[in-house]
Amino acid sequence: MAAVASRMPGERGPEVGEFWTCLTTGLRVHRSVVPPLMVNAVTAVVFLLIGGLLALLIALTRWEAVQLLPPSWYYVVLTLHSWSMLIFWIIFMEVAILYFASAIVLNFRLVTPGAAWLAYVLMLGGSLLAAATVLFQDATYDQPLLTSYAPLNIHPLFLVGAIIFAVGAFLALGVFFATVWRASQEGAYQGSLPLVTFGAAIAAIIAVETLLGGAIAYIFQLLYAIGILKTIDAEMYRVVWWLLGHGSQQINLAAMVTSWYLLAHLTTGAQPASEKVSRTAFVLYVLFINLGAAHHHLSDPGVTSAWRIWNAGYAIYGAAMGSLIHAFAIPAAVELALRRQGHGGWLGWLRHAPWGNPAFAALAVSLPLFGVMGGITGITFGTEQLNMMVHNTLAIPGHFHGTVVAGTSIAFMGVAYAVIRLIGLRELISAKLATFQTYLFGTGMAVFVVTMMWLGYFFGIPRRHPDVSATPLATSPLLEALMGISGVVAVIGGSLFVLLAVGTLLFGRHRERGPVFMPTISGGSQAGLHSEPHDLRGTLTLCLIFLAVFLAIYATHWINLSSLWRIG
Ligand code: HEM
Ligand SMILES: [Cu+2]
Repeated sequence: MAAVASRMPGERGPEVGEFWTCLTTGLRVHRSVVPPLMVNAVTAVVFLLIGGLLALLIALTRWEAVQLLPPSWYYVVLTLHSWSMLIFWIIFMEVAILYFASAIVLNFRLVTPGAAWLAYVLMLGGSLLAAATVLFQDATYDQPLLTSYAPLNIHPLFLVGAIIFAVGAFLALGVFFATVWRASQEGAYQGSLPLVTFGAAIAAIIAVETLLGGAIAYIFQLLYAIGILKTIDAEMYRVVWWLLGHGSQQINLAAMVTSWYLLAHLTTGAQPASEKVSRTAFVLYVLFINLGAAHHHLSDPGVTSAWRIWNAGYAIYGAAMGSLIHAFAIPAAVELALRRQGHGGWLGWLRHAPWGNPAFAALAVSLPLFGVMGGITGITFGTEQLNMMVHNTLAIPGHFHGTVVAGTSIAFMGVAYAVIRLIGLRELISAKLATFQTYLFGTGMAVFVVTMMWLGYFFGIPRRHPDVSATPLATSPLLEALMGISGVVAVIGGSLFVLLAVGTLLFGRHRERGPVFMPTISGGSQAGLHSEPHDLRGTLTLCLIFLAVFLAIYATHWINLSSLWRIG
């Protein structure tokens, strides 16, 4: 097995009685892993629900015909939405994924479960303190939107909450690294780390850098907020803050790609055509992705153009290369697996993919949506000159709902469905509804993202604004209505996920620990895989279409820019 460790169940281990075996995957699950993993995942889902309900309120405010919230509430709700979603939903889920990728994939126990609980308590306490402060603080304080730049007047208790949360997340990283380390010491796996653990480790390494950057930024800001520091260099603060802001998106990226490999493996038995190539692509992230933080300063006068263009324009392509490799490697692995099961034809294998399996649906929705809507626009909007057309418009939240919602959040929903079945040992109350939910949420999000980008790009509608009707901007009531309606559809799709996930944990039929989930899990050895030439016509075709779309979008942006900004 390539994606997960290949030890036979029950082969060795210090406390065999403490394990149970998942007969579906052959993975041994140690009792110590299950409670912290599930509690982190459930907490994540609760924050997703809260964030989703708040999303409904702001989507209905941005739709001018409805304009639900007054400005003061709009900013409170926007702040709570972004922290609940991008920080709490995503990071609690990532902690669960780290525990899965270490203890479970390595057939090992979670070392120091006490530290895992302490991490959880700190993260939960920190997040509740931060959220409560935002909700109840005096109106003289500014809202810490997800750019709480100094010298904004941010409430010290919010900063304390954010720092406590970060300490907890740091501790969870420690539990992950300690588990992987002990597993290697005790010979739980032979040779290299399994790819899923490797990808998670890459995410965790980026997370260490990210949290250190965040700690510096927020500790300085706290000292400033309580009056110990009298001044703070605003530009320097922005540069350091984005180590956190950008870095955390790259954790999300690495964790999402890892989830894709996991989902592909769990649902089709896929194994990467070349593990070496996939691992190299992950290493490119570690080497280059931090530099991409510069794309958040493309309109900042405080850093030089040379610095911005080098970091955001050249160096970042090292990381983009990594993503392009994964974009080929994952569909290729699925194509190979399905062909080996006898499904041939140019794209015929695709027809026989398990579209009705919610975990596969999550992969099939999130990978292309992320690539097209988040990835292409990320490169395009991250180009110094092109950025001028979209800076601070609705196109920017359009871009990142393409990455962290259509991409990461849907991938994590798929992981949640798989974990509920494999680790929670419950049968989904309705796999059909779960699959439907995935496509519904994906469709809603896709329309939502496109309309947001359209309003930002062609109409210049600003982001973070409760009422653009007060400005002389031309807008499009039709596009706004589409954005509002698709936002509502997405919230319904997302709520359905919460309902199904929590409902299954409470009322789902107990699952036999038997082989129900996957057609082929064990695959062959890597050597066997390479005995004949790979037939990857389908993936190649899909990737060429993707590159053509990429080229078209990139080129049209330059053409538009040249018509706006005539030179000579
Ligand atoms: C049903 C799903 C969702 C809908 C309808 C939705 C809608 C929105 C809307 C309308 C805005 C305000 C844009 C503006 O006025 O500038 C926004 C902002 C934002 N959303 Fe979402 N969202 C959803 C899910 C998510 C998820 C899952 C995440 C993260 C994982 C997320 C992260 C954010 C962030 C970071 C902001 C920006 C806040 C800021 O400007 O500081 N959203 N969302
Ligand atoms: Cu970034």
